[in-house]
Amino acid sequence: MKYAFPQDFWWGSASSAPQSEGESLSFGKSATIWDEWFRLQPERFNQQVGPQQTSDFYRCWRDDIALLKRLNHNSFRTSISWARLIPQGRGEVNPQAVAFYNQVIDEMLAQGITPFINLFHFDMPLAMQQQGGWESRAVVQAYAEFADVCFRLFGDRVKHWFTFNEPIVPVEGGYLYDFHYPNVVDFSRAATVAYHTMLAHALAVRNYRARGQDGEIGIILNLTPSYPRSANPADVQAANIADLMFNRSFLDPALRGSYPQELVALLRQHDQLPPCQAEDAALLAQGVVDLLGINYYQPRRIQCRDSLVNPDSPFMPEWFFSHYAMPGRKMNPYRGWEIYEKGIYDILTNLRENYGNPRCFISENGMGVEDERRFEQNGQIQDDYRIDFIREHLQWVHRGISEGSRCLGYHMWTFIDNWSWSNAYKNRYGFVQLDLASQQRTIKKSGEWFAATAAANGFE
Ligand code: BGP
Repeated sequence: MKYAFPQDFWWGSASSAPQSEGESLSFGKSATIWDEWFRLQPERFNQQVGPQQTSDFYRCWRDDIALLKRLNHNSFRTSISWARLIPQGRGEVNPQAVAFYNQVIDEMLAQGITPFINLFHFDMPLAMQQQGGWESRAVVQAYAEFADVCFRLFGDRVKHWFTFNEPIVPVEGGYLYDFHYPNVVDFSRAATVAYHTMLAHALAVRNYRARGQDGEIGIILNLTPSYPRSANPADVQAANIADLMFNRSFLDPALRGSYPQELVALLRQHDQLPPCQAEDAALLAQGVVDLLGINYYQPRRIQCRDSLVNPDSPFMPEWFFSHYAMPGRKMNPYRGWEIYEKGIYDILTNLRENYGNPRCFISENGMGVEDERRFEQNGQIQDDYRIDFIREHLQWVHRGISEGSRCLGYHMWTFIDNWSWSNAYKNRYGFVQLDLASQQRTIKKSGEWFAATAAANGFE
């Protein structure tokens, strides 16, 4: 076989509690920031579809796990909803949630599917947001308690934990670019949120290790390789700053246990360093992960700014660079994201060459497409574009592995078409098509292709 993958390679897909469970205000679950934002501004959500309308994993978990099995998944990632497990964010545990997650984990194991469990997927409980969200040190502590409850309740069976999915996204969305609640635009608040998130991560890692459970703990980062427009030093420096701000601000603490000095110096120079306490550095040093999840969708194309910054304008990352569209680039027009398959290989190479070749896996990669019904023939969506997308990314992953990268698996985003952050059901990503009204599931052509690839552990 031309593209054979290592033995025990993780083949699967990823999802999250808020995007799949439904029942977002029932069975003891309290509101998250998404329920609240939908209540306040439903017009922000595509066709006014909010987080209550999903593929209803809360009820359909048994059938859905059977479908995962049918797609030859040997592993699957989802998340535990903090607002479902501990509705007030702190304190009392919801027994209905415990029963639900126990059933899900047990059924996955019974079907031979290894559960990968993530603890935070953009879904801050509203009760915690009302106390300041990630701007508050008390919330950092509350998150660590929630993580500990999860380790205690489920850690006998879950062996692959993740503290956060894409922790930079709530920073960008909620505090810089206005696409998540609480939709403020303020760099210094954003920096505090980012910093506290990594403190929360490190606390959870430290506490997990203190339990001595037999398993591993990691984090899932969306890495966006930052390519300069030219070899001109100004473009290279601009790309370097974008890399520091959007990748290394999380990657370095996760893999090295500390922030890049260059980033610290830059923020200090502009008086944007978040408030630190004396004991933080030692805590961050304990947050180095056992396993890194890599979400890869698109690269970042960077050039130097062509105009001077107005020093009276609010401080923003864009003080240091501009984006540009690479001529001839391949695009996913529905999501507006560039498709650049080699980026996934460049990430693996960077990790190997500059970060000591950590154990890692591709935890998300995927292609959201609008109005997929157009591609239906004889009752099945013929999503050859998605098969090509996966195959071309996997070829680069394969090359990275053959050069020595310790990439242990590939999880696709996502299993069943799911609800997405304000886009709702506009872009479909699933191996399985969802009819939202009837809740009917139909495997797409890509799902069949993936099942065959997983069974063969590779492809020609
Ligand atoms: C990632 C998130 C997922 C998922 C995916 C697709 O950033 O981890 O939750 O939603 O992107 O993005 P979107 O749904 O915004 O198109």
